[in-house]
Amino acid sequence: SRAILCFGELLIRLAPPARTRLAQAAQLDLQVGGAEANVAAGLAQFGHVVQMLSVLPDHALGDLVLAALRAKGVDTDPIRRQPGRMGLYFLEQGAMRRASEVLYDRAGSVFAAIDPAEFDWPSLLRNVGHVHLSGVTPALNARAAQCAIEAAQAARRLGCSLSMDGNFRGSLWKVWNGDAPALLRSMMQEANVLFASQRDIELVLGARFDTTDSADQQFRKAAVTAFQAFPHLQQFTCTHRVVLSAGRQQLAGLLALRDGTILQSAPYTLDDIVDRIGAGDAFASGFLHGLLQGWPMQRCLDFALAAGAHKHSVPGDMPVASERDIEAWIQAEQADVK
Ligand code: KDG
Repeated sequence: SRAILCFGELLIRLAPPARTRLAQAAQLDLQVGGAEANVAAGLAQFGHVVQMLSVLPDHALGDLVLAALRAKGVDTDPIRRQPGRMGLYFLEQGAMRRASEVLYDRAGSVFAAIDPAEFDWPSLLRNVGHVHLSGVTPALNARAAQCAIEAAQAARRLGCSLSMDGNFRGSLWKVWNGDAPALLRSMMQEANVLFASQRDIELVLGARFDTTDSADQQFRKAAVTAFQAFPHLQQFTCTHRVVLSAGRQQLAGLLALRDGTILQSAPYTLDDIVDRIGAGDAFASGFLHGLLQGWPMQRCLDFALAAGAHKHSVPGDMPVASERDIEAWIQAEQADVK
Protein backbone atom coordinates (compact mmCIF):
# COMPACT_ATOMS: atom_id res chain seq x y z
CA SER A 1 0.00 0.00 0.00
CA ARG A 2 1.09 3.58 -0.57
CA ALA A 3 2.67 5.70 2.13
CA ILE A 4 1.22 8.56 4.16
CA LEU A 5 3.18 11.81 4.08
CA CYS A 6 3.01 14.34 6.92
CA PHE A 7 4.50 17.78 6.26
CA GLY A 8 5.26 20.36 8.94
CA GLU A 9 7.65 21.76 11.50
CA LEU A 10 9.20 19.65 14.23
CA LEU A 11 9.66 21.32 17.57
CA ILE A 12 11.50 20.58 20.77
CA ARG A 13 9.41 21.26 23.83
CA LEU A 14 11.02 22.28 27.10
CA ALA A 15 8.91 22.09 30.24
CA PRO A 16 9.70 22.49 33.93
CA PRO A 17 8.71 19.36 35.87
CA ALA A 18 5.52 18.87 37.86
CA ARG A 19 3.60 22.16 37.73
CA THR A 20 6.68 24.29 38.38
CA ARG A 21 6.29 27.76 36.86
CA LEU A 22 8.75 28.73 34.13
CA ALA A 23 9.85 31.75 36.14
CA GLN A 24 11.08 29.46 38.94
CA ALA A 25 12.37 26.56 36.82
CA ALA A 26 15.74 24.96 37.52
CA GLN A 27 15.26 21.99 35.18
CA LEU A 28 13.54 21.50 31.85
CA ASP A 29 12.13 18.24 30.63
CA LEU A 30 12.58 17.67 26.89
CA GLN A 31 9.99 16.25 24.47
CA VAL A 32 9.79 16.15 20.70
CA GLY A 33 6.64 17.46 19.03
CA GLY A 34 5.08 19.27 16.11
CA ALA A 35 1.42 18.84 15.20
CA GLU A 36 1.92 16.90 11.93
CA ALA A 37 4.78 14.85 13.38
CA ASN A 38 2.54 13.80 16.26
CA VAL A 39 0.03 12.50 13.71
CA ALA A 40 2.86 10.71 11.87
CA ALA A 41 4.00 9.05 15.11
CA GLY A 42 0.45 7.92 15.87
CA LEU A 43 -0.09 6.44 12.42
CA ALA A 44 3.28 4.68 12.39
CA GLN A 45 2.41 2.99 15.69
CA PHE A 46 -0.87 1.84 14.17
CA GLY A 47 1.19 0.05 11.52
CA HIS A 48 1.16 2.48 8.58
CA VAL A 49 4.08 3.41 6.38
CA VAL A 50 4.50 7.09 7.22
CA GLN A 51 6.99 9.58 5.85
CA MET A 52 7.79 12.87 7.54
CA LEU A 53 8.68 15.82 5.34
CA SER A 54 10.39 18.64 7.21
CA VAL A 55 13.62 20.56 7.64
CA LEU A 56 15.91 20.07 10.64
CA PRO A 57 19.15 21.74 11.73
CA ASP A 58 22.31 19.86 10.77
CA HIS A 59 23.51 19.77 14.40
CA ALA A 60 22.88 17.60 17.47
CA LEU A 61 19.36 18.92 18.12
CA GLY A 62 18.35 17.81 14.64
CA ASP A 63 19.88 14.38 15.35
CA LEU A 64 17.87 14.14 18.56
CA VAL A 65 14.57 14.91 16.84
CA LEU A 66 15.32 12.54 13.99
CA ALA A 67 16.07 9.71 16.45
CA ALA A 68 12.80 10.36 18.32
CA LEU A 69 10.79 10.09 15.10
CA ARG A 70 12.61 6.95 14.01
CA ALA A 71 11.97 5.37 17.40
CA LYS A 72 8.24 5.75 16.67
CA GLY A 73 8.71 4.01 13.32
CA VAL A 74 8.39 7.08 11.11
CA ASP A 75 10.36 7.15 7.84
CA THR A 76 12.53 10.27 8.05
CA ASP A 77 14.12 10.04 4.59
CA PRO A 78 12.35 13.12 3.16
CA ILE A 79 13.70 15.33 6.00
CA ARG A 80 16.28 17.81 4.82
CA ARG A 81 19.14 18.95 7.10
CA GLN A 82 20.40 22.51 6.93
CA PRO A 83 22.49 24.92 9.04
CA GLY A 84 20.33 27.00 11.34
CA ARG A 85 18.26 26.84 14.48
CA MET A 86 15.79 24.37 15.92
CA GLY A 87 12.30 25.63 16.70
CA LEU A 88 11.51 25.38 20.42
CA TYR A 89 8.59 25.92 22.69
CA PHE A 90 8.35 26.20 26.44
CA LEU A 91 5.39 24.71 28.23
CA GLU A 92 4.25 25.65 31.68
CA GLN A 93 1.69 23.18 32.90
CA GLY A 94 -1.27 24.62 34.70
CA ALA A 95 -2.68 23.72 38.08
CA MET A 96 -5.94 24.68 39.75
CA ARG A 97 -7.03 28.04 38.31
CA ARG A 98 -3.70 28.57 36.56
CA ALA A 99 -4.00 27.65 32.87
CA SER A 100 -1.20 25.98 30.90
CA GLU A 101 0.92 28.34 28.87
CA VAL A 102 2.86 27.86 25.67
CA LEU A 103 5.76 30.17 24.93
CA TYR A 104 7.08 29.85 21.37
CA ASP A 105 10.76 30.34 20.61
CA ARG A 106 10.71 29.33 16.97
CA ALA A 107 11.13 32.54 14.94
CA GLY A 108 13.89 32.12 12.36
CA SER A 109 14.00 28.32 12.62
CA VAL A 110 15.38 26.30 9.70
CA PHE A 111 11.84 25.18 8.91
CA ALA A 112 10.47 28.73 8.87
CA ALA A 113 12.87 29.47 5.98
CA ILE A 114 11.20 26.97 3.61
CA ASP A 115 10.68 28.17 0.05
CA PRO A 116 8.12 26.84 -2.44
CA ALA A 117 10.88 26.38 -5.06
CA GLU A 118 12.54 23.72 -2.87
CA PHE A 119 9.68 21.24 -3.11
CA ASP A 120 9.51 18.90 -6.06
CA TRP A 121 6.04 17.55 -5.31
CA PRO A 122 5.78 14.96 -8.10
CA SER A 123 8.90 13.24 -6.80
CA LEU A 124 8.03 13.72 -3.11
CA LEU A 125 4.57 12.21 -3.63
CA ARG A 126 5.61 9.43 -6.01
CA ASN A 127 4.85 6.62 -3.52
CA VAL A 128 2.36 8.53 -1.41
CA GLY A 129 -1.38 7.86 -1.23
CA HIS A 130 -2.39 10.25 1.56
CA VAL A 131 -1.06 13.63 2.72
CA HIS A 132 -1.65 15.27 6.12
CA LEU A 133 -1.16 19.00 6.72
CA SER A 134 -2.12 21.47 9.39
CA GLY A 135 -2.79 25.15 9.86
CA VAL A 136 0.46 25.60 11.79
CA THR A 137 2.68 25.80 8.68
CA PRO A 138 0.80 28.67 6.97
CA ALA A 139 0.84 30.54 10.30
CA LEU A 140 4.65 30.87 10.17
CA ASN A 141 5.10 33.38 7.32
CA ALA A 142 3.98 34.13 3.75
CA ARG A 143 6.45 31.76 2.08
CA ALA A 144 5.65 28.88 4.44
CA ALA A 145 1.96 29.55 3.75
CA GLN A 146 2.63 29.30 0.01
CA CYS A 147 4.46 25.97 0.59
CA ALA A 148 1.52 24.59 2.56
CA ILE A 149 -1.02 25.66 -0.08
CA GLU A 150 1.13 24.16 -2.86
CA ALA A 151 1.45 20.93 -0.87
CA ALA A 152 -2.35 20.74 -0.65
CA GLN A 153 -2.78 21.49 -4.35
CA ALA A 154 -0.09 18.97 -5.33
CA ALA A 155 -1.73 16.28 -3.22
CA ARG A 156 -5.00 16.77 -5.08
CA ARG A 157 -3.39 17.12 -8.52
CA LEU A 158 -1.30 13.99 -8.03
CA GLY A 159 -4.21 11.86 -6.87
CA CYS A 160 -3.52 11.64 -3.12
CA SER A 161 -6.24 12.02 -0.52
CA LEU A 162 -5.66 14.93 1.86
CA SER A 163 -6.42 15.57 5.50
CA MET A 164 -5.97 18.90 7.20
CA ASP A 165 -6.18 20.01 10.80
CA GLY A 166 -7.15 23.68 11.23
CA ASN A 167 -4.87 24.02 14.28
CA PHE A 168 -5.29 27.77 14.59
CA ARG A 169 -2.33 29.37 16.39
CA GLY A 170 -3.27 32.98 17.02
CA SER A 171 0.08 33.97 18.49
CA LEU A 172 1.90 32.90 15.29
CA TRP A 173 -0.49 34.62 12.85
CA LYS A 174 -0.25 37.82 14.88
CA VAL A 175 3.51 38.09 14.38
CA TRP A 176 3.23 38.77 10.64
CA ASN A 177 -0.40 39.77 10.44
CA GLY A 178 -1.19 36.92 8.02
CA ASP A 179 -4.66 36.53 6.57
CA ALA A 180 -5.49 33.31 8.42
CA PRO A 181 -9.05 32.75 7.12
CA ALA A 182 -8.04 33.16 3.45
CA LEU A 183 -4.87 31.06 3.64
CA LEU A 184 -6.45 28.27 5.68
CA ARG A 185 -9.39 28.22 3.28
CA SER A 186 -7.05 27.77 0.29
CA MET A 187 -5.72 24.62 1.94
CA MET A 188 -9.11 23.31 3.08
CA GLN A 189 -10.38 23.79 -0.46
CA GLU A 190 -8.32 20.72 -1.41
CA ALA A 191 -9.03 18.53 1.63
CA ASN A 192 -11.09 15.34 1.83
CA VAL A 193 -10.95 15.18 5.61
CA LEU A 194 -11.06 18.19 7.89
CA PHE A 195 -10.31 18.25 11.59
CA ALA A 196 -11.45 21.49 13.13
CA SER A 197 -11.90 22.92 16.58
CA GLN A 198 -14.70 25.33 17.40
CA ARG A 199 -12.23 28.18 16.98
CA ASP A 200 -11.07 26.95 13.53
CA ILE A 201 -14.69 26.74 12.48
CA GLU A 202 -15.61 30.23 13.64
CA LEU A 203 -12.51 31.79 12.18
CA VAL A 204 -12.28 30.06 8.83
CA LEU A 205 -15.93 29.51 8.03
CA GLY A 206 -16.93 32.85 9.50
CA ALA A 207 -19.75 31.01 11.23
CA ARG A 208 -21.48 33.40 13.55
CA PHE A 209 -23.05 31.12 16.06
CA ASP A 210 -26.18 31.97 17.84
CA THR A 211 -25.21 31.84 21.50
CA THR A 212 -28.49 30.12 22.25
CA ASP A 213 -27.45 27.19 20.03
CA SER A 214 -26.11 24.11 21.75
CA ALA A 215 -22.61 22.96 20.77
CA ASP A 216 -24.18 20.20 18.67
CA GLN A 217 -26.42 22.61 16.79
CA GLN A 218 -23.41 24.83 16.15
CA PHE A 219 -21.47 21.89 14.80
CA ARG A 220 -24.36 20.97 12.52
CA LYS A 221 -24.45 24.49 11.10
CA ALA A 222 -20.67 24.58 10.69
CA ALA A 223 -20.74 21.26 8.85
CA VAL A 224 -23.28 22.56 6.33
CA THR A 225 -21.07 25.60 5.71
CA ALA A 226 -17.95 23.45 5.40
CA PHE A 227 -19.46 21.07 2.85
CA GLN A 228 -20.67 24.03 0.79
CA ALA A 229 -17.31 25.80 0.93
CA PHE A 230 -15.04 22.80 0.32
CA PRO A 231 -15.92 20.71 -2.74
CA HIS A 232 -13.82 17.63 -1.98
CA LEU A 233 -14.68 17.35 1.69
CA GLN A 234 -16.10 13.98 2.76
CA GLN A 235 -15.51 13.88 6.51
CA PHE A 236 -15.64 16.86 8.84
CA THR A 237 -14.84 16.28 12.48
CA CYS A 238 -14.74 18.45 15.51
CA THR A 239 -11.25 17.39 16.63
CA HIS A 240 -12.26 16.88 20.19
CA ARG A 241 -14.19 19.00 22.56
CA VAL A 242 -13.77 19.10 26.27
CA VAL A 243 -17.21 19.40 27.80
CA LEU A 244 -18.23 19.59 31.42
CA SER A 245 -20.64 17.05 32.80
CA ALA A 246 -21.54 17.16 36.48
CA GLY A 247 -18.33 19.09 37.11
CA ARG A 248 -16.14 16.51 35.38
CA GLN A 249 -14.29 17.09 32.16
CA GLN A 250 -15.27 14.88 29.27
CA LEU A 251 -13.83 14.44 25.81
CA ALA A 252 -16.51 14.38 23.13
CA GLY A 253 -16.32 13.80 19.39
CA LEU A 254 -18.55 14.70 16.48
CA LEU A 255 -18.31 13.68 12.84
CA ALA A 256 -20.27 15.08 9.92
CA LEU A 257 -20.56 13.44 6.51
CA ARG A 258 -21.43 15.06 3.19
CA ASP A 259 -24.85 13.41 3.08
CA GLY A 260 -25.84 15.29 6.26
CA THR A 261 -25.27 12.43 8.69
CA ILE A 262 -23.88 13.48 12.06
CA LEU A 263 -22.22 10.83 14.19
CA GLN A 264 -21.43 11.10 17.83
CA SER A 265 -19.28 8.99 20.10
CA ALA A 266 -19.79 8.21 23.77
CA PRO A 267 -17.69 10.78 25.69
CA TYR A 268 -14.68 9.88 27.79
CA THR A 269 -14.31 11.18 31.30
CA LEU A 270 -10.89 12.73 31.76
CA ASP A 271 -9.56 12.00 35.21
CA ASP A 272 -5.93 12.38 36.29
CA ILE A 273 -4.86 14.15 33.11
CA VAL A 274 -1.13 13.64 32.61
CA ASP A 275 -0.63 15.74 29.47
CA ARG A 276 -3.18 17.33 27.13
CA ILE A 277 -0.73 18.42 24.44
CA GLY A 278 -1.10 16.49 21.20
CA ALA A 279 -4.52 15.01 22.04
CA GLY A 280 -6.02 16.51 18.88
CA ASP A 281 -3.19 15.00 16.84
CA ALA A 282 -3.69 11.59 18.48
CA PHE A 283 -7.40 11.90 17.62
CA ALA A 284 -6.51 12.68 13.99
CA SER A 285 -4.12 9.71 13.77
CA GLY A 286 -6.81 7.42 15.17
CA PHE A 287 -9.41 8.70 12.74
CA LEU A 288 -7.10 8.44 9.72
CA HIS A 289 -6.10 4.93 10.78
CA GLY A 290 -9.71 3.78 10.64
CA LEU A 291 -10.45 5.69 7.45
CA LEU A 292 -7.45 4.26 5.60
CA GLN A 293 -8.43 0.76 6.76
CA GLY A 294 -11.92 1.31 5.38
CA TRP A 295 -13.70 0.98 8.72
CA PRO A 296 -17.31 2.13 9.13
CA MET A 297 -17.44 5.82 10.06
CA GLN A 298 -18.77 5.24 13.57
CA ARG A 299 -15.86 2.95 14.36
CA CYS A 300 -13.40 5.52 12.96
CA LEU A 301 -14.85 8.16 15.28
CA ASP A 302 -14.92 5.86 18.33
CA PHE A 303 -11.33 4.82 17.75
CA ALA A 304 -10.23 8.44 17.21
CA LEU A 305 -11.84 9.61 20.42
CA ALA A 306 -10.26 6.76 22.39
CA ALA A 307 -6.86 7.61 20.89
CA GLY A 308 -7.37 11.25 21.91
CA ALA A 309 -8.40 10.23 25.42
CA HIS A 310 -5.46 7.81 25.71
CA LYS A 311 -3.04 10.61 24.83
CA HIS A 312 -4.16 12.49 27.97
CA SER A 313 -2.62 9.62 29.98
CA VAL A 314 0.83 9.84 28.37
CA PRO A 315 3.46 12.56 28.89
CA GLY A 316 4.87 14.25 25.79
CA ASP A 317 3.43 15.58 22.52
CA MET A 318 3.37 12.27 20.68
CA PRO A 319 0.94 9.44 21.31
CA VAL A 320 2.37 6.17 22.62
CA ALA A 321 -0.23 3.54 21.75
CA SER A 322 -0.75 0.60 19.43
CA GLU A 323 -4.09 -0.39 17.91
CA ARG A 324 -4.32 -3.05 20.63
CA ASP A 325 -3.80 -0.45 23.38
CA ILE A 326 -6.64 1.65 22.00
CA GLU A 327 -8.97 -1.34 21.59
CA ALA A 328 -8.24 -2.32 25.22
CA TRP A 329 -8.95 1.26 26.30
CA ILE A 330 -12.33 1.15 24.52
CA GLN A 331 -13.21 -2.21 26.12
CA ALA A 332 -12.30 -0.95 29.59
CA GLU A 333 -14.39 2.19 29.12
CA GLN A 334 -17.40 0.18 27.95
CA ALA A 335 -17.10 -2.20 30.91
CA ASP A 336 -17.01 0.85 33.21
CA VAL A 337 -20.11 2.41 31.73
CA LYS A 338 -22.16 -0.79 32.12
O1 KDG B 1 -0.77 19.85 18.62
C1 KDG B 1 0.39 19.78 19.43
C2 KDG B 1 1.35 20.80 18.95
O2 KDG B 1 0.81 22.06 19.24
C3 KDG B 1 2.70 20.71 19.56
O3 KDG B 1 3.31 19.47 19.35
C4 KDG B 1 3.59 21.83 19.14
O4 KDG B 1 3.34 21.90 16.78
C5 KDG B 1 3.26 22.47 17.82
C6 KDG B 1 2.79 23.86 17.80
O5 KDG B 1 3.04 24.55 16.81
O6 KDG B 1 2.16 24.31 18.75
